[in-house]
Amino acid sequence: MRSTQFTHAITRKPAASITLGLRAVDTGNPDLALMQSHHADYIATLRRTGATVVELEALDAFPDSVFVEDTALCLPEGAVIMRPGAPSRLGEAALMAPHLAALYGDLRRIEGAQSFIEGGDILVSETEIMVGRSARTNAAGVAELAATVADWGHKVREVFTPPGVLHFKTDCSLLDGQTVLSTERLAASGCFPGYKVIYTAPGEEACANAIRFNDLVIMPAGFSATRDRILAAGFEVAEIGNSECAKLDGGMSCLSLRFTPKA
Ligand code: CIR
Repeated sequence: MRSTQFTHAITRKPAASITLGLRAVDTGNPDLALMQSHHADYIATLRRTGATVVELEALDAFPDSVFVEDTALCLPEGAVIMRPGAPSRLGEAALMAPHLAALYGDLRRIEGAQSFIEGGDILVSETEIMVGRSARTNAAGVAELAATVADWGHKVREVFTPPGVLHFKTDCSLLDGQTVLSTERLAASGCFPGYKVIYTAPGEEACANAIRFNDLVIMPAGFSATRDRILAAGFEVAEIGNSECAKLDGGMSCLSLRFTPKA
């Protein structure tokens, strides 16, 4: 299944400048050593599924650059370089381009001066690409992405990220072709017609950002009620510490680009 099975992932080491990372609410600076240890567990877990995982060097000039997902959208046919809506993150996208160009024959770019879009707002299922408008992703960005991927046969559906939520995928994840994990507040907007929805347990909204990567659902540690719901639905779960990334509104999806390249 192309939306859950991948041969490759790209990650980037956290930079020492991570203490300058963006955050909606300041709950204290992340501890770099602990973040590095969680990051190593995350990479080892991706590798455990048999995937090739690229680890790019840290970029001190970009405090949020560990969150590589926001820089690109990787599809079976090719990749699209994003145009992040956070001004401090705009330059990260161009730095990802050569790494994807090395793996993909067809690399495209969002380049409209008015277009903003970040990978964290994009959920790819088997049948469609959902893109949430947010403080980082605007209508022009969604429209440009739709035009960019149309000849690859992809259908883009615009949805809306709830106010106060950073990205669409802050609040949801794809678990298999027909199933999403979602907070109740996001699913209440009616954005998942035809999908089976597993809700995060009350008070555990912060674990909605998980990933299905090959055989595993990889989720942040410490959310046992939601974990048990996912296990009960028949998924295999791996839990990774996320306390430090969470201080910067980051989760499991943000830390990698996941794909099967086509030369
Ligand atoms: C930011 O505000 O851009 C970072 N501190 C967190 C980015 C998280 N990325 C993601 O959800 N895809």
